Amino acid sequence: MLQRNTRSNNQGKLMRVINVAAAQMGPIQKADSREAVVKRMIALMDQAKARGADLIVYPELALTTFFPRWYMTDQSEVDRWFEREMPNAATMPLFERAALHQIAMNFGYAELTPDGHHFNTSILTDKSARIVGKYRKVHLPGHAEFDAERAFQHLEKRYFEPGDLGFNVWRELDGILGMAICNDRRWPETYRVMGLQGVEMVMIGYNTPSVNAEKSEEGPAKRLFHNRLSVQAGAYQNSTWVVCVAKAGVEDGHPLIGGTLIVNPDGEIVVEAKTEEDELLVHSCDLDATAFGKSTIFNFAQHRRIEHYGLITSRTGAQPPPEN
Ligand code: ING
Repeated sequence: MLQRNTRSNNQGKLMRVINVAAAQMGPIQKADSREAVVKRMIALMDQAKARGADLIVYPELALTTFFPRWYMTDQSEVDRWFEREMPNAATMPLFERAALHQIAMNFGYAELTPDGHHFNTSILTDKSARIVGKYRKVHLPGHAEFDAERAFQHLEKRYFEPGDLGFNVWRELDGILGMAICNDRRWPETYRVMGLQGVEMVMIGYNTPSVNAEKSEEGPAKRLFHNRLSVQAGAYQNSTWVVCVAKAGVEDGHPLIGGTLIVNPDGEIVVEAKTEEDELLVHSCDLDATAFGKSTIFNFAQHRRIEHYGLITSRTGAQPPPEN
């Protein structure tokens, strides 16, 4: 049995440990119901409870297939993939189980707001299944119109608006927790904005196609390399834990990589998934392990020179110097 959330070490000092369950999910087919998916999520949560988890992290768009791969023109067909409220009838059993188990959770879903906005969203609940944090995906990859050049479509820019909440952190489970979603993990700005708020654990869900739609020779091995590279860099450069969880496997003929992993504040992978199915990884994350990096090599207050960083927020696209 893993230690509870906080424990005292041999000097009697309270240590802050979050027992995290990374709940990788296998494929969700277009025809799979929300109810069937929630049953799988609850089974993973029961496993997490049995292994002493305080927090369970699920993938991006955890309730449905990765529908942005499908070109749709009828908005009512698109909206069928979205949740109008959370929790709702389909997800209430998951919230009830979380409250019973006293497990905090993070999962992603497609959010349709009462005033008609569409976001790729992720939420954090406390151990009583109360929603304490919400994040809306900022970096939307892909395109908005049908692209015949691509082996398959990736229409996140068609179906979602860019997130409007920014990158925030929340004090929860005795730590400072942040959220991001999928493509966000490839952008250093994502981690740094949370790093500048003292983040100690970033929770990220992803659905990543196994092959590059525009470069067929870029297959799963390269995709998994980029997954590790992005997350290890983000963790190390901000001295934070990163829990990164895949929806994996073949969805209606379209393969997604697995590679769910937990990375420590030194940038080391401490656990990594082996399958492309529902798979639970559990690790005791000592939040105090973030302190050394934050107080030495990545002591931002001591070492950063923001007077030289202006282009990062004043310039969107690259502008090379004029030809000689
Ligand atoms: N998926 C992919 C991701 O960022 C992608 C899209 C893959 C973009 C590889 C660029 C390179 O992992 C989502 N859902 O963002």
